[in-house]
Amino acid sequence: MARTRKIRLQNIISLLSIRLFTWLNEDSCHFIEFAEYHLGQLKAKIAKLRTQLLEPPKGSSGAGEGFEVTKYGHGRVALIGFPSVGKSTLLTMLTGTHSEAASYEFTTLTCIPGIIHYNDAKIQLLDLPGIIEGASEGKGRGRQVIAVSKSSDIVLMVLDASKFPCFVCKLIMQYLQSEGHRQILTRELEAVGLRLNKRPPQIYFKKKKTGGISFNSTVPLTHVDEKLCYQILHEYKIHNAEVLFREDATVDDLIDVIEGNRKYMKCIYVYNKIDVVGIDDVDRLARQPNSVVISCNLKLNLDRLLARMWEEMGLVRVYSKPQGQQPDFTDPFVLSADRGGCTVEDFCNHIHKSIVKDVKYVLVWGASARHYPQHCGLGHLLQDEDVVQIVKKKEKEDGGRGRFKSHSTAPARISDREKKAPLKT
Ligand SMILES: Nc1nc2c(ncn2[C@@H]2O[C@H](COP(=O)(O)OP(=O)(O)OP(=O)(O)O)[C@@H](O)[C@H]2O)c(=O)[nH]1
Ligand SMILES: [Mg+2]
Repeated sequence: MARTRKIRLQNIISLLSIRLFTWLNEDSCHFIEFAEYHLGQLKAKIAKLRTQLLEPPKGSSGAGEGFEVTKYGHGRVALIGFPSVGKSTLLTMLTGTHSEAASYEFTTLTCIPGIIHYNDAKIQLLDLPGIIEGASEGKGRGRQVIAVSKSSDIVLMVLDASKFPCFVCKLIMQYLQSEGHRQILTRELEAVGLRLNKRPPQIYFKKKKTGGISFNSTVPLTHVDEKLCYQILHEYKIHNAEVLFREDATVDDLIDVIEGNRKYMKCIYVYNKIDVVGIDDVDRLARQPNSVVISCNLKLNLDRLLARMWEEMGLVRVYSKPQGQQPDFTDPFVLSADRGGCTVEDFCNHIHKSIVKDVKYVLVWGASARHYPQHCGLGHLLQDEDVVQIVKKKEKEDGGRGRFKSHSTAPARISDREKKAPLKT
């Protein structure tokens, strides 16, 4: 029922877009404005329906036949892509874990985990079944694949370099309004609330109990105005809220903020099979943003892929140094901004939750220190390959501090002295 409604709404949107285009040609500003408000409203409606579609049906426990594997290591990377692009071959190459690879589609039918040992850290790599257009609506095992990729720290979108359209094909595709594999996958992931290589919109939004809607902006807005914002909020049945635009955001950004369940993830586009394309095409692919070109068969550029992955994950290795001893450089504590943070306090919590209350200060050597060693507090932000020595508070001592400290065991006050027994006469 909801699905038919969604399709109907999408049809309305495309119809409206065509009309909008005609009106643009006719230069009728009044209608353009009218259409913009309606498009905004319809976008909000579709986003609302999509969220409803993704929610598990009422009364169900929510547990489905997913193929979630236990988290292991310091980070998790998911391999997603169309079937037969070489995901399993890549997993076998990078981790040594065997995953069946064959020239027919849908060779992999479940999630296969492997471990990459890189820079003294362990990174879990997940090989997933291939996904196809319509995965977000449940085609194939699309839903489960997307759910697993949502739980990872970054996504590697594996693409077949030989299927990348050339310049002429691109023009034809533009004319026919068809999309390449990369656009299709991005659209599928966006449909379930995953935003790739984007940062959260700079919009402050807070629901309130009373007071109506307060709309403000710190920059001039070109995509959204007060009326459109009110209409979108009305669509969500929100009548009391505070909205502050800190950037020139679009209607989609506003909807994302209102929905509040979007996940912003980093994605590397991995073009595999460059051994079967010409050098000009490889050069063109390699120059695209967030892209790495590789060949699993010839083991080309895999080290660059690992380095890029490490860079994007932003892992911070911290070595602890016991007092009077050398640090152990083989066993780092791995922190990251996405998993708890990278401050001294996070480092202490990583060792044990009870340590923080006993810390007096820490000594830091490395990139984050201004001089060696730097005395730092709990809020100090650590950087990769820092060495940290924790200095604990001493047990509370009696008898004053510094030069007032008394070393004798004699009572400090006369009144505390033990009274001698009176002399016997
Ligand atoms: N030429 C070439 N072929 C490759 C390369 N990497 C993988 N292949 C071939 O591509 C085919 C598919 O590889 P798989 O690793 O099974 O692909 P997949 O993405 O895991 O496929 P599904 O599990 O079906 O989703 C196999 O026949 C591989 O030998 C490469 O770098 N170059
Ligand atoms: Mg496979």
